[in-house]
Amino acid sequence: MSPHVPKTEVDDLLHEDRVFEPPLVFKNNANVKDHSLYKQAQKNRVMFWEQCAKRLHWSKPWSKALQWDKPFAKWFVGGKLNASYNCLDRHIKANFGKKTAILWEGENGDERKLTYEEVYLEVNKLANAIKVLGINKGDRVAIYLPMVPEAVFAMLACSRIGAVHTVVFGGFSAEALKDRINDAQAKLLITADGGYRRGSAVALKATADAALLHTPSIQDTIVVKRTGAEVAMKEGRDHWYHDVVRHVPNYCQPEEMDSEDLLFILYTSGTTGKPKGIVHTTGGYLTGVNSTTHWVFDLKPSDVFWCTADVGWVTGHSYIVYGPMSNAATQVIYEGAPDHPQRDRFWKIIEKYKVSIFYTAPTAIRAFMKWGDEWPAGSDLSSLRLLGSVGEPINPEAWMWYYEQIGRHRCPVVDTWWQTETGAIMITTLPGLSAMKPGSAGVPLPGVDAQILNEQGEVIAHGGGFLSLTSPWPSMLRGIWRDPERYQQTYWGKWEGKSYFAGDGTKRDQDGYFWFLGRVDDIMLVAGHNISTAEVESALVDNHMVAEAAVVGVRDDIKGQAIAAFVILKEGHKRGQETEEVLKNHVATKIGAIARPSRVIFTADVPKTRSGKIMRRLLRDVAEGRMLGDVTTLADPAVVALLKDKYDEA
Ligand code: 6R9
Repeated sequence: MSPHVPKTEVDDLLHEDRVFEPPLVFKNNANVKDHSLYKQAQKNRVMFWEQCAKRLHWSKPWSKALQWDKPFAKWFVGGKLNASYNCLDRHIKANFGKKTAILWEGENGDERKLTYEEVYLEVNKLANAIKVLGINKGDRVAIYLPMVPEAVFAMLACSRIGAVHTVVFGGFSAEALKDRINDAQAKLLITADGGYRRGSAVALKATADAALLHTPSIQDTIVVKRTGAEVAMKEGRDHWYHDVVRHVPNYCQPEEMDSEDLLFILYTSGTTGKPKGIVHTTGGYLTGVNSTTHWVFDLKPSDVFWCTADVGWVTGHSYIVYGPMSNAATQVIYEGAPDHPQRDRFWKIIEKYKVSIFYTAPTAIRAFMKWGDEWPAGSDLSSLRLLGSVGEPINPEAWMWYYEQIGRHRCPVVDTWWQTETGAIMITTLPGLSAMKPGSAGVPLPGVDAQILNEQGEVIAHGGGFLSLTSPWPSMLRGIWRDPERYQQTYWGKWEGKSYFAGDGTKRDQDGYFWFLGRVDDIMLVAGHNISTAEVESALVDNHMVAEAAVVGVRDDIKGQAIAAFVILKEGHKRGQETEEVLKNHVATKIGAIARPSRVIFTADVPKTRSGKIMRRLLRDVAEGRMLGDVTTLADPAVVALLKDKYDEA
């Protein structure tokens, strides 16, 4: 199935000929001001990445930049380095020890401010404590924590001693945690008594305990005291964090790691099927996240960076921990929900800490839109100078709102396309260089080769098809944990091993800009026409009444598939038949009669993964009246039950 859509549809929807140039002041001071990086990369891509790798500290230089036994890549072969050294020690050696690393705010108002020196001490102690528990280089450590500084310490402590971390999002169920621990065969779990979310304490340890009934590989746990809630501590297995770090030395020699030694395993959100343990190694990954942080976020020593992602997904790994910290950034980390105690919490945080770079997800932006302009309007957002978006295609409507209401027309918006598998940002505009088009992610970064291919693997210059990354890049996944076959099949099977299959449908315009249309398994086939769910959603959200929409194709005897739209209305708009008709007509006008939804279901929420991706598989299950499949990756399982009632009612 090819994700192409009749020309007029896409053009009408995506190109409103809105192009924004970066503001002049931004241009003049940007880390990347001209096209020289693109030119260098074009001339010699591998040599270009070698230059980037030199931004890191290597204890031994590599002998070969790239060894490419397709589809298995090795970067900076023979080179030695340590990730935690690159994020901490070298900054202290360069006199940045007193620089603020982390400005942490708990949901309940708790505050912690940590300098690089302080983080360094914490990481060294924890690294020693983990060693005492018998964790060695190559062992896997599962991390199941709320958004507290200890999550960062834990990741860096692992990388300091060469242990492989696998972070599991703190909101995941016991079953999801158990599956991941067992797949990774983790020996140690680092968790907490709890964390705060929307005003209540989430009982993390109790959930972990349920998982640990079925995880024979786990020998010990370390438990952070966050909420002070009463928890069961199993003698001999469970240790308090504050106890284990008490009697260990203040310094832990960083393990000299091979460039290709494992840094982490991260299980992908898995909108379908069993989660995949994506494997990343040390040198290439760090090179990718270090350079992209510098280019895309234009990070300067004086910046206050805030990425709202959780460390439990790749954005937190790359753009909270390894990218910003390897660049000695000062950053905000916030524990809780954006609407607690009020819907202006994020804006109050930006005002309070003078955040200058803000990176969030379209799903959050659409929620802010729904809550109304008055919330950001009541805060001083003048410290902001750059905005970013990640996680899914951002519809032009939300892009404009972000640009106007949050950036107040002063801040470039970088819409960054990448994946857990790519490790670092691949496609975006550079904030001081490239024109922005609302709804388009932009162009491949220097050193990244991206093409649109058709079913046969032929390059499509302009028009729709499948996104493919056509040359290896340093931060690419090295495989799926203990499943090389699935790696080959999933990412390299589509075009007989020739090219990386990203799984995204996309279209390229005359200027070479990429417009993402969603996952290719999100393409509907309605009466023989390919229609992307993202387009219909974008058309719906384009209507002033709609806050968010999730669209799926459901079986239809006549059309093959019919379109069912789950719609969340903005506050103050009435559900009902009249609204339903207006919305159906709106889509028909925007895209064409073929895309007219056959059903509109009004709902308060839609099921999403933790990273904000709509779980269409579940919506299809609901819409087609099937038993619900695996819900372990769901952000809020209750949503599905609610939805089901609504659907049956409609
Ligand atoms: C970083 C992250 C990857 C999938 C990816 C694509 C979607 C992410 C996007 C985007 C359009 C963007 N995606 N960013 N689509 N524009 N700026 O999200 O990783 O959780 O692995 O998801 O997310 O579909 O293939 P991950």
